[in-house]
Amino acid sequence: MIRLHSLLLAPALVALALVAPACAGDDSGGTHDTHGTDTGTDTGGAEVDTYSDGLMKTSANGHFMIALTSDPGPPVKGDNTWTLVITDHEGADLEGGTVVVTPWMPAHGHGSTNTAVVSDMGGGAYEATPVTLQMAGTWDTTIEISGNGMTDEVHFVFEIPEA
Ligand SMILES: [Cu+2]
Repeated sequence: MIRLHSLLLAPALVALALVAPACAGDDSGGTHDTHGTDTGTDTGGAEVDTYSDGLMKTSANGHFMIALTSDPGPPVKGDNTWTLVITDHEGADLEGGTVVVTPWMPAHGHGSTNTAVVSDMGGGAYEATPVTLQMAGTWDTTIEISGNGMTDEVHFVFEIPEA
């Protein structure tokens, strides 16, 4: 009886082993179904933002206003460049701030395959590149901002279409 069981289970185990390496950074643009029925659209409770150039949000504790523009347009699967124009609660440009951009995919519990480098462009503008969203689905990107003696964060949540 045990032997019969092993024979029956063996093909199932092989199949599992083949599907197991899910969620490795797939930038190939090819078919990508290693998540099975998980479409990656779980937001982890966050509300999805509707992108437009200069999309404006207030940070969690109200210290900063952030206007986001993504190049080449609405955030795409793969590499994006984000320009963040940040003002403080009095409307002054945030000069010399520190900005950290961290993409996260809540449905799969993983981040980006790249680290976005943030450059201070002056006048309250910060350029983050590459903002790599390597899979289709929902991405919740945390932007931590420090400056003018304050620290705060804002989330931008986008639904990334299959290329
Ligand atoms: Cu994923």
